[in-house]
Amino acid sequence: MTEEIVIKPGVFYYPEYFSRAVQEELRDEILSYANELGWFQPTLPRWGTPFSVKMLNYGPLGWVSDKSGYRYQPTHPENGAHWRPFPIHISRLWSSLNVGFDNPEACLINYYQMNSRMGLHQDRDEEDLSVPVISISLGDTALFRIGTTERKGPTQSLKLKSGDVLVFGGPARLNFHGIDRIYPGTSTLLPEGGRINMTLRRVTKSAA
Ligand code: MD6
Ligand code: FE
Repeated sequence: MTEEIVIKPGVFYYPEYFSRAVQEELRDEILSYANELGWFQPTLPRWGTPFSVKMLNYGPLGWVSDKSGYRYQPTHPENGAHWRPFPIHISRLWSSLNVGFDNPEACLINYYQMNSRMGLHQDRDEEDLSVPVISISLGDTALFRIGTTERKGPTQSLKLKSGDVLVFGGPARLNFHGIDRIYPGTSTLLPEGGRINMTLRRVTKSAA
């Protein structure tokens, strides 16, 4: 069992949860997937400004964002292909961590290049906000910032490294968070550098 660090109530950090061998399997799966389907370019609702990250999803539902808004849907927004099922290490993670709710339905994959970032946001497009979101980091180290439920509340920062897992739920489920920067060259996992983050989510109500 890996070490568990409580960052704040509801936020649990598992440094280097995945071995290098498992990280490589996940990397190979994601890169072959991206090669087959292509990353999609999310844009901000209304304005259509592109995000600096590119995205894909695993599972029956995937998170997408375009001019008409944020939503979950079963298909790739640019080519209509159905999302691939969860890789085995991803479905196992949910049961191994004893999340205690019904199985996840979506796994959003964010791909960051050297200069990509993710502004402070809340994850609130899921019906059941009592279920935590689980995050997995691969590749270059990132500076993750967590605040409170107020956009201007105090924040704390955490460096997320390749193989790290973060459980984000409980009283922190609606806390603002984002990625301030990527540290280029800090990992050899991705052949072209950059970072991949996966977030596993329950989208519809959980019975349990
Ligand atoms: C990232 N993560 O690590 C962005 N959301 O690239 C998130 O936005 C996130 O790590 C909800 C729960 C955990 C997260
Ligand atoms: Fe988020």
